[in-house]
Amino acid sequence: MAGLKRVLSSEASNFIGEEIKIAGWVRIRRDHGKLIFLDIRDRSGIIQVVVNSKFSEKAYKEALELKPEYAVTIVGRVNKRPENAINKDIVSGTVELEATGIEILARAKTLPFDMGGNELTLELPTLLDHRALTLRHPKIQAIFKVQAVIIDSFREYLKKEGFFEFQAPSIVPAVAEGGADVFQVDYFGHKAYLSQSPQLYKQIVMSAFERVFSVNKIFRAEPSVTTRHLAEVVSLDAEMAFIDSWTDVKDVAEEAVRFILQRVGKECEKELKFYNATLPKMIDKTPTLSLREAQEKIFKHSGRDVRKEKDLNPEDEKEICAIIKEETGSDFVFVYGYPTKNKPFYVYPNPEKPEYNEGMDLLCRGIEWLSGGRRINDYGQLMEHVKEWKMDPKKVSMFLEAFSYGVPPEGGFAFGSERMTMQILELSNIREASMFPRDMERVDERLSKTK
Ligand code: AMO
Repeated sequence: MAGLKRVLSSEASNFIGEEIKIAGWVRIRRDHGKLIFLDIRDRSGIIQVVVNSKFSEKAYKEALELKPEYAVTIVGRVNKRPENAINKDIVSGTVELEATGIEILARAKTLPFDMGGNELTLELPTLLDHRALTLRHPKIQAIFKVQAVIIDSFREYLKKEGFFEFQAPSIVPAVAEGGADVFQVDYFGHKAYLSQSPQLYKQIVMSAFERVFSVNKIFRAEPSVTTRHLAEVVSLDAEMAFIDSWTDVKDVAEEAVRFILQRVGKECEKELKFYNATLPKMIDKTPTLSLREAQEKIFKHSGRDVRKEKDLNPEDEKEICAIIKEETGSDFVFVYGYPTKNKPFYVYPNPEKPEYNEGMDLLCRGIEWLSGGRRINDYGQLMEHVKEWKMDPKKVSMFLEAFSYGVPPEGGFAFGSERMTMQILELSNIREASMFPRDMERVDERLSKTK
């Protein structure tokens, strides 16, 4: 076997009539008397292997030992499948491998559940408890393939638009977003925090590089268990200088989404099909409403009066998305103009109506995907907000230094990659869209309160 070079299952159809070697994991073994069929999974997909005792008694004996998830190499001849046996659902569906030799590289314990079906119908806690195993299932892999394309296309789009990628720190001296949902760290005897957002750092880096983005972990000590909140999130952040208005930021965010959806549509057809998912529809100009307009629409639609509320709650988000979908066909809606006092200190108040700000959210199919908007760039105004928000200027001195040396009008935004993945694949729980989700109840293992 050593002499042959490994061929991926996706490439097997280029070797019809030839002998090749494949390597992968046994997904399924099906015995039919003197014939054994194997589904072998490698990084490119699945290939069917036929082990025929008449063709190779040696391979047949070796195949009898195989169990799910054994790691193997198999040598055999590539045969074209007859027309009626072509399987369009797998990458190598026009061929099969007739085995002449099988080598076991690693054995596997008996699986705790069946992984051979197209579906993996496990309760979410079991699915996550056994992540090391369930990650091998093609339907679970599909989620992370989509997520990889989302993150990669975010990068590609921003680079194309002249944004510079940087890495933000995860250990920070101050809380950027406000609120209590922050993890405190004992930092050599000093108080520090896990970063809730690269917000202040992206603004500092923007003040030097003009257009910047980052793909960073952020940490939120969310004190509640919901289907849309994680304690650790992959945040896709961007920040840009020399804007004329907050709508410049909105336009970049919108085009980034359009680009991401296009690439996911092109590259993840199979993955979307797995979940019967249709890409969210983005129309030419995404509908944009002020918070008060959105609340007014909700009132007219269902009589629910949330017109004095400072924010949209999850029910409002669902309802406004449903209204906009009905009115325009769009699965997306921007909502802007939140009460200034209710948002972080750096958000820019509308000069005509300073009680409302120029911050925005992008909602998709009932859930917030993004927050962003224009920021305060004037040093004096920023200092006033630092005082009003009762922050310690010393803790944000590096941020303030940047703004004391000339920062033009600017803004930015951040997407949560898990929320995007969840909504694109129409998953019901965000934990499914995080490879190793952290929440109040889990850090890989379940944190039982009774322990
Ligand atoms: P915000 O706090 O709204 O804004 O976060 C931005 C986006 O990150 C995602 N997100 C989360 N996803 C899952 N679980 C969580 N606990 C969670 N928290 C946030 C959401 C959300 O829309 N600094 C600003 C961004 C900016 O203005 O540039 C910020 O952090 O998709």
